[in-house]
Amino acid sequence: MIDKTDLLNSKDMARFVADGLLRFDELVPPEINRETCKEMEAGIPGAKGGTSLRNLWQSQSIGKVLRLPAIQGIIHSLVGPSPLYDHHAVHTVDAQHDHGQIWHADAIIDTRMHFDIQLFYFAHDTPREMGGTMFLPGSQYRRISESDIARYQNFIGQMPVVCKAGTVFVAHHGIWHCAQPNLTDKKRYMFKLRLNPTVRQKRLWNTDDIEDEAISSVLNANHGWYGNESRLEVVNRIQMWRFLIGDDHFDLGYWLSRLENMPETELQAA
Ligand SMILES: O=C(O)CCC(=O)C(=O)O
Ligand SMILES: [Fe+2]
Repeated sequence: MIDKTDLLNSKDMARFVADGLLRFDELVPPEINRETCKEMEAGIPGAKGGTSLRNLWQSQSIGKVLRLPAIQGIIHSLVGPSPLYDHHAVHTVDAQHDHGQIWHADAIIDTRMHFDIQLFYFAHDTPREMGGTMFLPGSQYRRISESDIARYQNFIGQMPVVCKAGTVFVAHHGIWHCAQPNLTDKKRYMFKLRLNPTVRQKRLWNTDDIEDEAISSVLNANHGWYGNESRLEVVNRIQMWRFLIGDDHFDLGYWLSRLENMPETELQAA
């Protein structure tokens, strides 16, 4: 049974809805990081896509990472208590590799409201010059297919991963991202895991702060790169928040209610 204190709260969830991404610095203890670095060098076996995550990696260090109460809480809050393993990869950038990856999302166009998550785990220190992943916060609702966006170079608000060992990011499957060049003499490792929900993603987190006024301002975040189209993004977030909290009337101001005003469907008075 998961401890409520390990779950995300409503403000974290609102941030995930706005940014498509959450960051947890130095969450994994150093000893497990060291063990997992060795494991990543040797290669980590996978399982068949669509099987339960629960019994995977029982004897591996990466299993210890995933069984940390804080990681269990993150997973539970976003995709529920019994997610499916989709796939994983140990992503590397070779030493002195001076090319960045093209901007992409890891899926074909995927317009489902329910979402998969991807954990990005950095088991060793990753300074800027070592080529962490670059993310574009707020991009997850622009549903693209893989490398449709490859022609772009830089965006206002892009966020390069610069972190200490043990840092974990969790992202919506639609997030735009790319690996960065590695200008150091050491190979860069990053463990990525995609998980699918098996339950309706509704109020799976600690909802004690669900009425907190800060939630609206978190959902209203403006990442800058979409200019005046921020209104579209606010509507996307309202829809996602409604889905997550199970309330079809939630709105920020009058944005979505205005579009739902359908006077033409009312009978005219005689
Ligand atoms: O290595 C990275 O930072 C990202 C890799 C990645 O996202 C991919 O290959 O799909
Ligand atoms: Fe990717």
